[in-house]
Amino acid sequence: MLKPDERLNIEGILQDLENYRPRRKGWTWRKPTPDLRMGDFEYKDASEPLKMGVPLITAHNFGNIDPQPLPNITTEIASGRFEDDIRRMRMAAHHGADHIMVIRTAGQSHFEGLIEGTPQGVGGVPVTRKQIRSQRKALDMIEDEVGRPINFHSYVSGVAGPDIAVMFAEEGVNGVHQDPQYNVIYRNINMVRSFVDACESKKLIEWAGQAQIDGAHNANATARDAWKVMPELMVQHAINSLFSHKIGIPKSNICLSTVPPSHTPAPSLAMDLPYAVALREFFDGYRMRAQMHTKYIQSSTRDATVTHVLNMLISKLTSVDIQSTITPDEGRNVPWHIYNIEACDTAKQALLGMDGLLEMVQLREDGVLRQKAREIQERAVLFLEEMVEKGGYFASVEDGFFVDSGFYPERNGDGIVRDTNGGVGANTVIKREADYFAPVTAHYGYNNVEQYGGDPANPSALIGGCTLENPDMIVYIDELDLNDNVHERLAPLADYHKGNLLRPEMEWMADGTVLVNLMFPCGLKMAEAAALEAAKQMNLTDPEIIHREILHEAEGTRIELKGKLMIDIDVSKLVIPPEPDVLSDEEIFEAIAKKPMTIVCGTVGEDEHSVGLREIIDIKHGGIEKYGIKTHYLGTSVPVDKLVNAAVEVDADAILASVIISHDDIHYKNISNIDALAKEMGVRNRLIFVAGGTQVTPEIATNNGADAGFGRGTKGRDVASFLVKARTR
Ligand code: Z98
Repeated sequence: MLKPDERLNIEGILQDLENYRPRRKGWTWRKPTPDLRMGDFEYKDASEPLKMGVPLITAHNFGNIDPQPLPNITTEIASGRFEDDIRRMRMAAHHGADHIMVIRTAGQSHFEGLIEGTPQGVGGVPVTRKQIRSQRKALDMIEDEVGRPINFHSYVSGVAGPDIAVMFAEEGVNGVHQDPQYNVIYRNINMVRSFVDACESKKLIEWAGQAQIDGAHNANATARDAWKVMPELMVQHAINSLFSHKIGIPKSNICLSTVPPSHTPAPSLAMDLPYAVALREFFDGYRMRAQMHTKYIQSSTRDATVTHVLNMLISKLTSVDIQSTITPDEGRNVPWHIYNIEACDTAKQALLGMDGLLEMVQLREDGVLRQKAREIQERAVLFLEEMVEKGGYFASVEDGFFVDSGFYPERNGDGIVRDTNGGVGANTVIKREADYFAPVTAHYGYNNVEQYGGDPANPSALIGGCTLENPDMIVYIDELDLNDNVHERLAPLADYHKGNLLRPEMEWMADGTVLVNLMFPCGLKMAEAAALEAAKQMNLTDPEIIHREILHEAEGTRIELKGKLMIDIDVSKLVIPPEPDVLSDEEIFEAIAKKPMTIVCGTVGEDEHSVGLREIIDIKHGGIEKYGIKTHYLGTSVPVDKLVNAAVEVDADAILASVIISHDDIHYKNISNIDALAKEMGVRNRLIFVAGGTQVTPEIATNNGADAGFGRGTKGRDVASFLVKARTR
């Protein structure tokens, strides 16, 4: 059982893997909880809450509730080291992800068979039995912790598709990508081989109850004008969906990978919404996995987030079953922990914010939406008809039908062309011999077990069950490479894993990567050079600019720069301020009843913010008034001398100064001004002086002369408790 305040023990997870068995197979959908009440609110489209998790950043204003939307939420993890992916999985699960996709290392789709061990990957992890088994084991612990099943997912594509499908079925993988068209178009794997292999893979997917995602989204991500491939996308979905269903996968586990094809500044909803409607009309009964648009994604987190939210508006209006969350790391190749978590939160926040939308608005049944949807459907049907005329799928691919950037029936002549007899694995399909014999479960086509007296309905009975029924028959290989393996990587990092040392991290334990946000008052080229020079002077190694944005050609450029800060922080030497010791309500009530207290307060300087201070004083918000503390509120933009004079006049015990505006550090200057004036007037000794504000930290407040400082998230009780204790002192 995991302990909430302890890190995952990676070495522990790796122990005794040989005997670890998955606890279940198959995909788990979230459980809807219509009319769920949480806090003051009722949710229409929520699912069962978590036992434990990290709520949205604003949740403390709402009783720390953490409702969970209805669709499964995906996070895609691509760090290259599976041991670091595991820690990210736990963080993501606590932020609402229950579909964890591990991206695999570049090039694995061209490997001819399974690989073993735990080598490091590029752009993802090498998918192996040990990697899958240990991650499934970790996820079993994580799902117990959060109290919700977590679906584990990777790819059944490539030359070794069926081999991987068997291994995934054995190891309790819950979701997979499987689409032979992906092999053909994007990996140039032979068409015949890919479709034959897909039969076997899909049979295993059916047996394992896995959810299957197709590959149509790759056409959006590849075509030059992504919004023009809409008719083709429908055709690709149709081919894979019907193929899968005919092999036996239930429609309810066949997910169309749908992406809103356009992107702003195009009027994206006007194209994307009709497309989403057209798709749902054609593919009734199938599931929708909504991935966010990636074709035009840039390195701006802001742009990615807005796109994600616009895409989720479509998800909400047309309904989805799985909501994917792709992050700006797609745009700049920084697959970092923080972006997985940000994107999960973006999905949770947007979907919760739109809860109940369809009770209030409805898509029109007439007009432009339906006309456009109909037009896309007609174009898709024409596309299919022409394919049939041409002689079928293979002939059409040879003719460059796919990923052409014309809006069909227009053609641009830039489609991807493949040769039926070419590509990786060409001429490797051979006809089964008459005495062919396959005493295994979930095998496509005939097993030919009758020749030895077997039962075709239970072919593996002849050998006492195959690995699917009898996992003890699986040959578990631990490591093959003596140097490139997890144990070799973990050994030098032991102090970091144990928590004795800390080093900044984005991707791998102790990678030292930091992100620095800079603004230079100059144009782009100069700002880039200046950023690299700044990195040098900050002692960052390997500096690299990962995002640049012009604020104005001459006035300013924003730069995001990554670099390495290979420092070690010895945890035993850190001075960690103790948790504030706050008095209970009863203790404060009693102290004030025994000896009344008076305070004066206001927002100081030229500062019109009043909300924060009112939260601290108003009885309505549980502020200090509720304890009977007599409060003289002087309002906003109160001059420093007025505040101190008022304190003297009413013989106050304390001054509470709110300082919100922080430009040019004016908030700290005002704190020291109050302290100085009170000293000058000879009253500082008999006044408690407390400063508060969103940018105030206790240390800086006290360094500038206040007795205490309170920042964001402070409650009236914290301040009242301090006042009572300070008065006693
Ligand atoms: C996603 N963001 O789908 P390689 N099969 C299919 C795929 O779409 C992919 C692979 C295999 C995307 C993730 N998709 C990218 C249908 C990849 C992966 O050859 O190992 O890269 O195959 O959520």
